[in-house]
Amino acid sequence: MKKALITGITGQDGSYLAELLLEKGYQVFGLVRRSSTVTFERIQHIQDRVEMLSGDLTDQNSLLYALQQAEPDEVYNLAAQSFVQTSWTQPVLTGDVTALGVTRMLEAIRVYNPKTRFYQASSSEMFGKVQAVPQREDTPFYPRSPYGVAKVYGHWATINYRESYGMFAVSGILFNHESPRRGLEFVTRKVTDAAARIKTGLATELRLGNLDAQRDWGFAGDYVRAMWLMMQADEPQDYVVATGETHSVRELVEAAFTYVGLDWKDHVVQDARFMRPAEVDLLVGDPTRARDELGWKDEVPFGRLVEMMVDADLERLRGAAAVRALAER
Ligand code: NAP
Ligand code: F7E
Repeated sequence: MKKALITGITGQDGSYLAELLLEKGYQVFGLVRRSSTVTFERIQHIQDRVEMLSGDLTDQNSLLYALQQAEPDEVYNLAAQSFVQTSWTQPVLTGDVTALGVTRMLEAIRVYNPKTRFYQASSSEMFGKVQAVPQREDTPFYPRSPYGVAKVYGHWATINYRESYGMFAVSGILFNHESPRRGLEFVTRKVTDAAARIKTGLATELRLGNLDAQRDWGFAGDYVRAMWLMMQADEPQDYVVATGETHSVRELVEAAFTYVGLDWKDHVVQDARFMRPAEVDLLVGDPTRARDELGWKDEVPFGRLVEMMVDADLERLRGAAAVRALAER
């Protein structure tokens, strides 16, 4: 039985990846950091099948202990301070976790067992002010946020350990991927949650920043398959994972509100608080290498993704309302 250690298992991608690896018969370990409240909401349904190990990407020894306990064949490094906006207010923490955290994990692997395979969660945010359209594996990086800068560091650290020590270390350059488990602060989930709230009478307006930004949005469940495929390849190689389609935030809002029978213009208010000091205007990836070499393809188109997320938010809010009504009886 293969063993995998996932950092960031309590996050969106960690939860989908853990499900996938369990389905494939892996023994799954998750690195979790100490917190005063429970952070297991996304993995509640598989919690009894996953072994949690205490650790933090800012604590070198905790990573080494986790490797000693799990003895993994594969390590998926998904943990990060992953919210771009927060990276401007916490740039040093973002660098510590999202950049240096990668080197800490690579060092722990090199010392403990350099034959362990390593996956790094790189990001399309590295392309930032894009130097080519669409973006491919060889497109030069031009990050536009402390988060993007930190991801470029982690990306090159991964390549450097591969070239310096012959380790099987790979980077997936993943474009935005979403799901009903996406954090509420990211724009897709913020929009689908708001559409559902307004539809059910719990809210009346939605405050957003830049409606012109364009993103290549896919489904997280599809993207974790690409991570696993990269780790099964004969040779370590970096891949762009994207749909090849781009949509503006305005199109996203329109799709979500139209789906619930509302006119978005009656509810959306632009708010300078959600504008960024430097914006990434347009992202669209070219996933040709992943398709040709890994046989990977996205399966959930943009419109279906938005509907899936709105449906899940409606169901959650209606469920909560029903529980409240019962309690008030
Ligand atoms: P997410 O939902 O924000 O999850 C982040 C995870 O990292 C959480 O489990 C969090 O734990 C953990 N974490 C944060 N700081 C940590 C620390 N110091 N030590 C240990 N764990 C820590 O992110 P996601 O959307 O699943 O993304 C997964 C990875 O892919 C991230 O590295 C992200 O930057 C990258 N990425 C994401 C996308 C995307 O569109 N989703 C695209 C490209 C790359 P808590 O639950 O305790 O907070
Ligand atoms: O913003 C615009 C915002 O926060 C998308 C992370 O997973 O993907 C994600 O980063 C766009 C930006 O994601 C609001 O200005 C407008 O142009 O959903 P987001 P992101 O910054 O693209 C990459 C690939 C990652 O690696 C990251 O970890 O939407 N936008 N109004 C807004 N964004 C937010 N969050 N909130 C707004 O009100």
